[in-house]
This record gives sequence, C-alpha cells and structure tokens, in this order.
Amino acid sequence: MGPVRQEDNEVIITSHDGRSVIRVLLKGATILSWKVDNKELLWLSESAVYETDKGIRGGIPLVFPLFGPVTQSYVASGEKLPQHGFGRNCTYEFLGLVSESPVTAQFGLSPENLEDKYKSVWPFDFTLLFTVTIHDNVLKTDIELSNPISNGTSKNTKSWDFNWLFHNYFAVHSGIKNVSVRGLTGLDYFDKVTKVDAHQEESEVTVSATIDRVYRNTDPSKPVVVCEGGKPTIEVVRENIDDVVVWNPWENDMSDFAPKTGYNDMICVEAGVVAKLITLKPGENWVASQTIKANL
Ligand code: TA6
Repeated sequence: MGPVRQEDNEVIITSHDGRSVIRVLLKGATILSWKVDNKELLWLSESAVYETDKGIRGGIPLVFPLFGPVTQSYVASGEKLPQHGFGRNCTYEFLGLVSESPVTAQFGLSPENLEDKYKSVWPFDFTLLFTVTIHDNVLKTDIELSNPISNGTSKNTKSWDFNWLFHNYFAVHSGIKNVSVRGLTGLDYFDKVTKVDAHQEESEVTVSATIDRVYRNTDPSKPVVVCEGGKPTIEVVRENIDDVVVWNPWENDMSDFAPKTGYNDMICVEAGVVAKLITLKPGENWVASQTIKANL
C-alpha cells in the first residue's frame, strides 16, 4: 500500500518508515490526528462539529486571513469575516504527494474553492499552498501564500493584509497539572484573559485556570517545548513565524468541546503571525513553517 489513502473527506498519510500517520480532513486541511508509534499527539474534541462555519475543535486548524474576532470589514456593506477567518472552514483541494521520502503532500486553496459568503466579504485574489511532511517522529507544516499579479484575464491591483496561525491542539496524557511550557521566558505577551500586556519572568508556563496568551517576538529557531512531569514531549520550532499562542479554555460552555473535562487532556501551543498584519502586494508571496518533534 502506498503512503496515501483517500477516504471520503479525509486523506491518510503514512511516513516512509511507518512511524508517523496523519489524518487530514479536506475541510480546513485540518490535521485531525498525528500518531507516532501509535501514540496520539493531537487532541480532538469528541463533539467536534464538521459541518459548520467554524473550524474543527481540535487537531491543527489553519487560521487565515485574520486571527481572533474580526473588527474590520473590506466591503461597502460592512459585513465581516467570521472569527479566525475562512482558512479553517473551506474545503481544500488535495494536490497529491510531492515527495515519497520524506513523505510530503500538498493541499491548495484559492478563490475558486471559496464559498460566495466568504468571497463577498474578502474580495481578494490569492493562492494558499499547505504542505505537510512526515518522517520518524517529526511533522512539518509549510505554508505559502501568494497574491497573484493577474488572474489570467485581468491585472490584479489589490494588496491584502493577513494573519496566519497553525492552531495546534496538543494531547496531554498525564493531566494538565503536569504540563509546563518552556522556551517563552523573557518574552512580552498579551494576556487575552486579563486584557493586559505582561512579561514572562517564570522559566515555564503552567496552567491551573483559563489561559490565553499571545507571546510576541519569539526566536523562531528556539523550540517552544511542552513538558509532562518535567519531561519534554513536544517541541515546536518555526520559520518566519514570530508569535506563539498558549491557550487552554479550562471549564467552558463550548458545545463542540467534549468531554467537559477535556481541558485536562489538551493544550494549544500555536505558531503564527497574529500580533501584526502582513501585507502582500500583487506579485508577492510569503512562506513560513513549523516543525513539530514528538519525544515519546
Ligand atoms: O488561539 C486562541 C484563541 O484565539 C482563543 O482566544 C480562543 O477563543 C480560541 O482561539 C478558539 O477560538 P474558536 O473560534 O475556535 O472558538
């Protein structure tokens, strides 16, 4: 059997050595599951809803073109994009394998794949290429965004601004109280719970209530490390990605979050550019990636 299997709305990809297996849903090109040696590294809500305007509660949703609640409108009607944009909601095209060693697959999104309700509030031309590479205990996700010079028939004159985020939901196996996140010391962050700017003095981030922080100006080459019981379990390095979001909703009323105690079994450590907007002019493109290593 080859490294790729397509089942309904999902693509299942296995690394060359068989250690890593991912399931990618075409909706949002969301990586729903990543197993290494049969151990699940991602958290997925038992009540995740697959047919809505929101992203999947779990896995790795892709946030684009805006992060968080949307305040700006790009159209005369004043209508706005939904929270976290449309990148996690749309159905991507599976473009196939681009390499067998390491196994690398691509997914694409452009205005042709967008539903009218998104096109009408975000009237820009773009291509989004999402590339997933797996080998051994490593998962790499690459993103390339382009603003084309023309759409084939006419010149494109519109620039657009965007945020990007890999909204990683990592599985926690020994309870959230055993979790610490390292690699963020000395950084400024915006605390979305208290709505204040703060500075990370402590050597690690621990979680005992709702946490929602946007760490800015990280050194992308320096791993952000999720530890359980002090042992590093997941390391995330980034390329061209400055911000890291740490989120755990704790006890909450989200209907797509189950079980209710699920906050004990997950932590979001997300890699993106969310504290500022990036502008792409016609003819420009932007590339970035994250590499996640699982220490079993
Ligand atoms: O990335 C963290 C965050 O922006 C939180 O503020 C939190 O609300 C979350 O994402 C989930 O958002 P969602 O739209 O998926 O409910």
